[in-house]
Amino acid sequence: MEHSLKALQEKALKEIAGANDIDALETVEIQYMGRAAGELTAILKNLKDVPAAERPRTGALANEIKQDIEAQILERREALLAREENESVFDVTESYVPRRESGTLHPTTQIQYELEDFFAAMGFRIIDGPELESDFYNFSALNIAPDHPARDMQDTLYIKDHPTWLMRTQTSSVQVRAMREYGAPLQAIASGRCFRNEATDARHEHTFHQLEGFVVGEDVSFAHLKGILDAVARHLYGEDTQVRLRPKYYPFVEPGVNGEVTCSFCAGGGCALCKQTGWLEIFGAGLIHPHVLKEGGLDSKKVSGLAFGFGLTRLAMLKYGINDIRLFMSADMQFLKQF
Ligand code: FA5
Repeated sequence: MEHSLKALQEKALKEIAGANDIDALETVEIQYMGRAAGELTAILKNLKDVPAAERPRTGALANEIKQDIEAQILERREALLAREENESVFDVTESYVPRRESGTLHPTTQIQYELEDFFAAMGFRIIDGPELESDFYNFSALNIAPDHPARDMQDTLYIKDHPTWLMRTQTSSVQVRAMREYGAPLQAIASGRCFRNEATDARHEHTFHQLEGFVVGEDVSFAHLKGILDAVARHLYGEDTQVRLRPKYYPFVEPGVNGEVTCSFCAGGGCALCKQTGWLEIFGAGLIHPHVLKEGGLDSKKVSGLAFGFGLTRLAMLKYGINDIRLFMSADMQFLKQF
């Protein structure tokens, strides 16, 4: 381990010294220090696998090397910036090549597209719904009456002078819209932004993405729901991923569950992100309440339904190893360039 750390240090310092402009330097920085896939970051993350007796020494060396690389990057950046400032000579013979940097899809969009492909292959229709939603579709149609306490948990932005308009708090708002439009049988998913009045932290944002899915038809059961949720978790995080379902009350499903998967940061061992539980909550689900089917124009004696709502942003955190949800909307180029 020590040998490979020193080799990595030597290689990194050589590349830093050889970086001839700021872009090249940033590429080197991401290569070694990038949060998701940096070479040194990976070593630091794997320190826990080093035998306990060697860990303090190896840990100290790794940190020393990290500081050295950071200092060299800083020094090189300053030198390059100073050089750029001094290079005021304009070379008229140089041909003009416009700099076109192509962007990449945001990690949330990437995971959204991946899941849309996955569900489309299972025969789901991909639908959409408005972000500026009516109180009816976001709450009342979902069995959440105006004075229901569930509204407190999903406080949101209301629109001045339009008391029945709000920024949707959940993609479940598409359920009744879709049932009214397409009837049954129907299996569909809808993803998009949701808004809540949250005290933000590493797992909670005021604006985040969800992916809703539902199936209505004859004899739709909890077994179908479990099968779909297991398939999604395994598709995203590998065959060994476990899903844990625990009862949770949502007014629009009966029974309702909240779903967690093994935390990919600590492989279930417990860390700050999963609050030492080894599990990360990523969805709510259940069998659609008869009241909701009725609002959708369906007869609950003839059809039943299942529904689930994933936190898309949280799925992306687990998939790409991002430990703070606030990075997604931080517009931090160093973060975004990794995807
Ligand atoms: C709902 O929003 C339900 N509509 C889900 C549902 C759909 C239940 C269909 C039953 C049937 P909940 O508030 O638990 O439930 O949010 C669902 C997921 O969205 C959470 O598991 C989490 O992954 C994500 N989520 C919720 N709030 C936030 C937030 N503030 N920031 C980031 N992700 C969030």
